[in-house]
Amino acid sequence: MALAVLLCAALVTGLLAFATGNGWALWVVGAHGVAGLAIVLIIPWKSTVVRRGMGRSRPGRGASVLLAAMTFVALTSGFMFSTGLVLRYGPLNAMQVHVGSAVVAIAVALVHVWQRPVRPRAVDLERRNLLRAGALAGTAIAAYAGLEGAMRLLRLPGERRRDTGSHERGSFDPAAMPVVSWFDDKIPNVDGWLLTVKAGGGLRTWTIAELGEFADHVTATLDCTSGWYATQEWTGVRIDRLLGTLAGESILVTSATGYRRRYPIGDAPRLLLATGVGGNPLSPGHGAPARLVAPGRRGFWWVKWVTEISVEERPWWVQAPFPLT
Ligand SMILES: Nc1nc2c(c(=O)[nH]1)N[C@H]1C(S)=C(S)[C@@H](COP(=O)(O)O)O[C@H]1N2
Ligand SMILES: [Mo]
Repeated sequence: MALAVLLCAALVTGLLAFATGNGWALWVVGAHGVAGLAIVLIIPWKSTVVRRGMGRSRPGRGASVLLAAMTFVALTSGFMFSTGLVLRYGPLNAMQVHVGSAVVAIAVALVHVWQRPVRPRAVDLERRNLLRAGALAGTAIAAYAGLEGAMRLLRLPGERRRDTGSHERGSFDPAAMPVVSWFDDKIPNVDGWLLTVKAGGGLRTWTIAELGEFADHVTATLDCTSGWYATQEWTGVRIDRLLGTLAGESILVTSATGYRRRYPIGDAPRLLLATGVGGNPLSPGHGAPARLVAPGRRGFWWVKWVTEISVEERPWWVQAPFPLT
């Protein structure tokens, strides 16, 4: 029962960690780490149950073994990522292995709980068990703090990770910054590129040269959920200048590839449509001729190869929490 609760806690905090750019990141990511360590701490108790179960042959053993294996992979890849000890596994990065194994583990856990049901009982909430849960949480928090301290003592790369858990890659050196897609977007052909802006019932198009007349700039950190971040000096034009009117609920920003995200209208002054980075024009991989810079938001909000910006009546939260393509 405790494992089921902890698995849910790990899932929820993991999803939240992907959605959080700043502010709460330290607490959300910390809670995720504590949930993982609590799972490790109850392995001795679970292994007694496992040993008993393995003696009998029952259906569902395959699922049990797969669940154990995937949990092991998710825990170790998470630990290796946090400490910065292993950030790649052949063609995959640490976060792909971590999230991939966790998704399989969650799916198999549902099968496992269905095959080996444990009914919640009133005694689960008795004083003794609540004290045990508290002791487990306290020990896991202490273990997390201990690991942070050990990372500092041993000078592991993890000591320098950001609140989101991301490791630094290529700050103030755009050429060294990774080129990343959320899923499978490829660099599109942007010959004859024009930006279409729809706001207040009007429509206007902008050429690259016209956008180049603006000189807004911001120093902002791109923090990709795949586990790296880079701070750069971005130049371009503030979205509120392009829109003119802010009469509407949300701003929809669309890429030449069809990739799109929707933002609250109040974000307009903070959103920059960047045409340059580090004093140079954007490279094709980083979104040329224009890409969004969304300070404080995770990388998947930083739409590249932007072709259209429109103000709409639909609230910003009417969209999937994470891009679907
Ligand atoms: N059109 C488009 N924009 C996109 C993406 C994408 O797949 N398609 N990926 C996003 C993600 S997940 C990240 S982390 C950043 C990466 O930007 P970079 O390649 O300049 O480092 O772009 C974002 N913008
Ligand atoms: Mo990303």
